[in-house]
Amino acid sequence: MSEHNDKIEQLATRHKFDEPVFVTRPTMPDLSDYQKSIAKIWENQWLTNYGPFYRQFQVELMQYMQVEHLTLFNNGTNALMVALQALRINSGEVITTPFTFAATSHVLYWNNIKPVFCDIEPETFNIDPGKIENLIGPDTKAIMPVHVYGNPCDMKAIEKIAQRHGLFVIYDAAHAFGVQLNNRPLSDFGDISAYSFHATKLFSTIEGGALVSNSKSRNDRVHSLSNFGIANEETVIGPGINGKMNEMQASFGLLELQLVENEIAKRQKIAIQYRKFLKDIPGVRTLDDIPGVKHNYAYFPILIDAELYGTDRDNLNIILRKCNIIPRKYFYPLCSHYPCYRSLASANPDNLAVAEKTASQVLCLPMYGALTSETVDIICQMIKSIHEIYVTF
Ligand code: T4K
Repeated sequence: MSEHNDKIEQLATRHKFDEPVFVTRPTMPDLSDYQKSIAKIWENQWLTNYGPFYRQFQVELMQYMQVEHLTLFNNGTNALMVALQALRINSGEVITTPFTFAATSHVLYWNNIKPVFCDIEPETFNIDPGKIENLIGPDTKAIMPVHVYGNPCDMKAIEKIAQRHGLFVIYDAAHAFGVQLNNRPLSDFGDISAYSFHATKLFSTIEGGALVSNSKSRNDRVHSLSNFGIANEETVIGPGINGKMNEMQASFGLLELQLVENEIAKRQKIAIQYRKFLKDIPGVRTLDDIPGVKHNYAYFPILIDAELYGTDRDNLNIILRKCNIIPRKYFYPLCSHYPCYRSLASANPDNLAVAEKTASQVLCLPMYGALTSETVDIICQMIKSIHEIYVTF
């Protein structure tokens, strides 16, 4: 045991990065370009409430995303909140995944809806359509899947179930910006898709998000609900919220849009480099690209099988951090483990076996365009060396 520790300490000292290598870094537009945008905002003194940058960003984003109806939000969580209100889902149950960020379950709770947790598929870590129907009851209103790490859910299967039972489908597409299936955006499926443009996302507006739907009337309702339900100066259509994206965010987004394809291309190279190196290390599993999908490489998750690798995910995480490499356990703990949800019948770990196992094994490695191939190489070497130390001693 102490031999392990000595070896690990030596390794950590040898390879410690001077600066932390975070799980992600935002893509930053050129500062002088952003200063020019800010100067315009100062000039016209229009700060929020659908100013010129909002409108231009909305148009350019719709072109990029190949969608016809889109409302911008100040963050992805408010977008999800409004998606539920737009569909008038404010009671009953919604079937969702526990393998996601807190926001997915919390927006249900805030809308007075009981989350019903469904297990995930072992290949994609997305909700398992084969396990949804068992969870449908008289109070079920909708299904809220997440395209986890940007990998598309089995949308055809989910659509069939929703149609059979008359349920809405709201996709949490927070990770899926720029992802396409057979050259079409994922938002072609479901009733509404919610995107996040948070600083930690592939594409950012500092904080921000968007709702995409395929219907003009639904988008009109979403738009009003994002502005307190105000339809015009004398009409309030419903209990809306302040979800509007401001001009600083929108102008940032316009500049980001020019960078996003290049960012995806850089990340793709990094994903290829990681996969090539890691595939030969016993106990380390990576995800492959899916045929027909244009991926965005938003995250780079690996799964650690402790028996084969020699030590477990938590120990690997600790050792990498000694070297100033800061991976993240997205998504551990499962939402079903949070104190506010764990007493729900659907939170029973016995029914969420794949999600439980995945959450105990997953580690998201650093992934962002500015990551150098040398850094990726060192991270991979570290993961290999740690395995070797544990299987040798
Ligand atoms: N649905 C899903 C499936 C989601 O994943 C999310 C958000 C949402 C809904 C809600 O969307 P938003 O309302 O957030 O738009 C982060 C993000 O805050 C969150 O947006 C994201 N998911 C989640 C997966 O990750 P944390 O708590 O892990 O972030 P934090 O602050 O620890 O940042 C991670 C790393 O990123 C840092 O170690 C360094 C780097 N970083 C972070 C920030 C904020 C930077 O380099 N610069 C920065 O400005 O939640």
